[in-house]
Amino acid sequence: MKFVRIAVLSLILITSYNCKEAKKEANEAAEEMEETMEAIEEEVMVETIAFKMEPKSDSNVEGEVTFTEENGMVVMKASFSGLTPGEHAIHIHEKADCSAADGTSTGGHWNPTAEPHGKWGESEGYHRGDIGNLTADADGNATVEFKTDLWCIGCEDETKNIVGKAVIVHRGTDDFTTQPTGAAGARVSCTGIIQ
Ligand SMILES: [Cu+2]
Repeated sequence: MKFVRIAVLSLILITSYNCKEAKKEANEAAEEMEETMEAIEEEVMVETIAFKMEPKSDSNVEGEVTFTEENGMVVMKASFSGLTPGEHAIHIHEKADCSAADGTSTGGHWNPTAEPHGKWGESEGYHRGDIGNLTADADGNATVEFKTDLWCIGCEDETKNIVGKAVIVHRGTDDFTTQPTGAAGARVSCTGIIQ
């Protein structure tokens, strides 16, 4: 009897030890899986594309622009040099083609929702490319930061997809009323937005 009791006891001990080990292993595996999933998610959800802006229309306006998409929000950051001090229009135009010396190969404003030209966010309507005006300092330098959930980088929705379009900076100021351009004058800097 005593022998049987010891045997049963040791069986219980062995079983519970094995269970604990198995549980520990399962927990470790789950943790590892979670870490991998987080890494994958981060890779998929944050995308950055960067471009150099080239001078157009005999200007010296150079710059850099980046677009970063995270959780459905696109942030544009840009910096420019070689501008005249003051306000200059900056838009997204409809074609990623900066080949023309005056930048007109990029076409008109990107306007996938067929709205009138205007100030971003106004109820009267605005183009999805109507970023607005930037302000250059006395040295001709300017920075821009712009954020919207109405853009995406390479998604299926063509009312949001900025890939295949162009960034244009103009010599003049966007008056937000002249149709369909804002009367911003010559195009002084250009880049295609290519993924
Ligand atoms: Cu423009």
